[in-house]
Amino acid sequence: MFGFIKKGFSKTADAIKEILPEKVLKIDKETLEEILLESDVPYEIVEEMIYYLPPQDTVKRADVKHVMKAYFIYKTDEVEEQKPFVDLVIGVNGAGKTTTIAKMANNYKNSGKKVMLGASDTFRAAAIEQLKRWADKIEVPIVYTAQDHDPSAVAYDTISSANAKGFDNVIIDTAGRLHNHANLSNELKKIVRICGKAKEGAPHRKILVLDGTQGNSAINQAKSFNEIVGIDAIIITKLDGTAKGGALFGVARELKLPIIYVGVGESKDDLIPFNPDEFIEVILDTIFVRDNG
Ligand SMILES: Nc1nc2c(ncn2[C@@H]2O[C@H](COP(=O)(O)OP(=O)(O)OP(=O)(O)O)[C@@H](O)[C@H]2O)c(=O)[nH]1
Ligand SMILES: [Mg+2]
Repeated sequence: MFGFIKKGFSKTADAIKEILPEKVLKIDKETLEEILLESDVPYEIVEEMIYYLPPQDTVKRADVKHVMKAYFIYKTDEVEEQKPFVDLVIGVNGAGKTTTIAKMANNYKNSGKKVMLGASDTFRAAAIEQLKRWADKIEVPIVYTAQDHDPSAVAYDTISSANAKGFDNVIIDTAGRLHNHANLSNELKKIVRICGKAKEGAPHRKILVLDGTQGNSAINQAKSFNEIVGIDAIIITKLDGTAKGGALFGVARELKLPIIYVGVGESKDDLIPFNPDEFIEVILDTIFVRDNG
């Protein structure tokens, strides 16, 4: 039933199996603690979960589910209807921005939307080429310039063009690294400002892409981007390649932002909507036999 999320959680599930080879009806708190820590659930959260469990030494599925649910209360991703709706995608280099943009564009397209891409990572020529290749592959238009051109101008042109042509969605790629942090921060701020000049209210969603293989250490990175531009939503990539699936609890709690998608592979179909309840069920399924409770 949870095939897709399971794909993203399979390494974490393997790690759990090392600790708990057989699924159980009830688990002792000590083993549960070990499992959670091994999955990269942050230490404070593990301690907190244990604290809020019933006082008995062993607990059942429903008990654990109850405490886990408290961490994903910020799940609403309310998006107002806007045409074009502009997503600005940011994150450190290598996090998976460009690939994620291709996957998002593919999803939009499959749901009947007209989507245009903007290659505002003008810092590296290869970055422009990479997004162009994806645009060709999934057959969506892209606006780009030569390397070193003003990324804000690319964003402006993309939005203006999409607006004039009646497109539904715009997704803008950005650089993950510039010569230094101050440059990156100024550039991102400028792109946000200029998007708003091309279309009132744009970018409508500033999405931060985080590399799931970094586990908890991505949280500080996220905070720093949040301070620069104010993030609206998170996408966690590479969940298929990590046993640190538990870090999602930390990300959700620390950032208080919705995790909208997770990346579970390198192909255009490997982006799935994140559903906290489903995610929790998958974790519970690796620990407990189903007891309908
Ligand atoms: N396994 C796996 N690999 C991924 C996923 N998302 C991205 N990748 C890979 O991660 C690498 C980096 O992805 P990019 O999309 O180029 O990352 P980026 O953030 O655009 O990087 P820069 O442009 O350098 O800032 C590529 O090899 C991707 O194929 C994912 O969900 N799973
Ligand atoms: Mg890129």
